[in-house]
Amino acid sequence: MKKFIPFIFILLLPLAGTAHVNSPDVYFDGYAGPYHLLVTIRPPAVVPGVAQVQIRTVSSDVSEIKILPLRMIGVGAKMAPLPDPAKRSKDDPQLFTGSLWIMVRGSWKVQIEVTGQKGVAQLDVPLPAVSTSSQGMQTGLGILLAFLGLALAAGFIGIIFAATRDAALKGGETPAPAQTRRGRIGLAVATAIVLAAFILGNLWWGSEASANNRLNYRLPNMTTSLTAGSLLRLHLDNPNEAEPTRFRTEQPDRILLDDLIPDHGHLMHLFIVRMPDMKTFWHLHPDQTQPGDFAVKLPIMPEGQYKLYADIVHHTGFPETQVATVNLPAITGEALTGDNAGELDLAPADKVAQLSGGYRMVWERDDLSSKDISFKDRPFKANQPYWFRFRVEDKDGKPATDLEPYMGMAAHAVFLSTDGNVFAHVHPAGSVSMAAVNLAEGGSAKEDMTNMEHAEPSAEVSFPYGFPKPGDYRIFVQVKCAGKVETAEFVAKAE
Ligand SMILES: [Cu+2]
Repeated sequence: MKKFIPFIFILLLPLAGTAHVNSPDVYFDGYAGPYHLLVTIRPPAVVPGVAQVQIRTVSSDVSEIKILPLRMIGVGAKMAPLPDPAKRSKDDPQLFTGSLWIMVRGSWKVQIEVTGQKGVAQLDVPLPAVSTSSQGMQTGLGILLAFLGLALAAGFIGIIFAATRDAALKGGETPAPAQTRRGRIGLAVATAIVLAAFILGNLWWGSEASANNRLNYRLPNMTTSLTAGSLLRLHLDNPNEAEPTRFRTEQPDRILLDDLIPDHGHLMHLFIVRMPDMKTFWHLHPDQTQPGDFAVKLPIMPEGQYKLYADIVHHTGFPETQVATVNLPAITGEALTGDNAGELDLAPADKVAQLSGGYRMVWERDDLSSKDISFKDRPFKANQPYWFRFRVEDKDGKPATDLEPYMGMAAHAVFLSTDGNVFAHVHPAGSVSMAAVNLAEGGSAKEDMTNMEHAEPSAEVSFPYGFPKPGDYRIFVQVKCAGKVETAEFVAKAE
């Protein structure tokens, strides 16, 4: 039980948001050389703090796993401490767990070294780490420390008092008036010192706490404006301060707005969802007009309230989602171009979603294949990793053969809570940004990431993900099929 206490503690903390909104956990499906792994990393809610790492191996030929946290860029990326061994579960030999201290905020990666029958291999998983809240002291600890502090203060005053009044007395002698006076002065001086120490200490503590508070990550809110009928302008927000280094210089990975790097070929991926019906869904790619400003021509949209989620990635691999809620008039819109895609009027499905041209997408939520490993419990439980698997069928009900990559990926998915407060943009490789994966691996991908998906697109796609809290969710899945991007919407519930 003891070792689960920190984990439970972390679960109880307020949810965080960096890339994605209120969905801070990293789910990653990838290969360390020949070894297929599903990695779940729960970043600390407060930094410095402990990240919980869970690694599930798909094959049983792994003998040892070591984990190591590294900064994504800068000198820290090269100064590796010794890796920690992950612990193999007694009940489940394919499950390894470990915890890692994350000492500063920013863009990290977890290096996973796997040893097994096929030799030693490595996998790097990006990990954005921020503090989202400051925690008050626990009441019990506060009472204990107050009691100890008072005892220390009383002891200090007592010693000074005794030293000034009684030090020169012999046994049984009563203090002379001069000694009593000295004692009183000693008492007053000692009390004043203790009071001053309390006041200054409290000021110091307060200023440290507020400096720390200012470093808590705040979700950036874009400002939007609509011009020329359908041109949506976005002005990005950067409410976050950089954490100073120990020498009060600037961290190399402070969050800037002029440092964005493309993620599958685009600086921004903008998702627009009509609320509360969630039937209109667009995935657009606004152009940067100047650092911090973007613009995009909107497609046809009915009047109503929309939630906007704009995914960007900083030069450090640190991903962010900028959010906005806007009321839009009916927009006649422009025809979609390039990678922009979506649907005006989706029908959310439980299991089978109709696509165009007689195609359909089936959510394999009840079929259990070997890929599910032990994630078999339904309904979905919050904070558990699952493989969400979808199969595309042609009009004859056969697995579709004409799938092609959409922006370099076999598929894209958005997990969105029906209240709009949880948002995650997920790929078959997981919940991390592909630009960060590329950076973690040393930056070998082409700009459009077409060389990053190892597997050929097939009729079946899967996403590793876990719902961060109980509630009602929608899953939007996009694939490119017969030359057209198709969007399917599914209904999900987590308990
Ligand atoms: Cu995507």
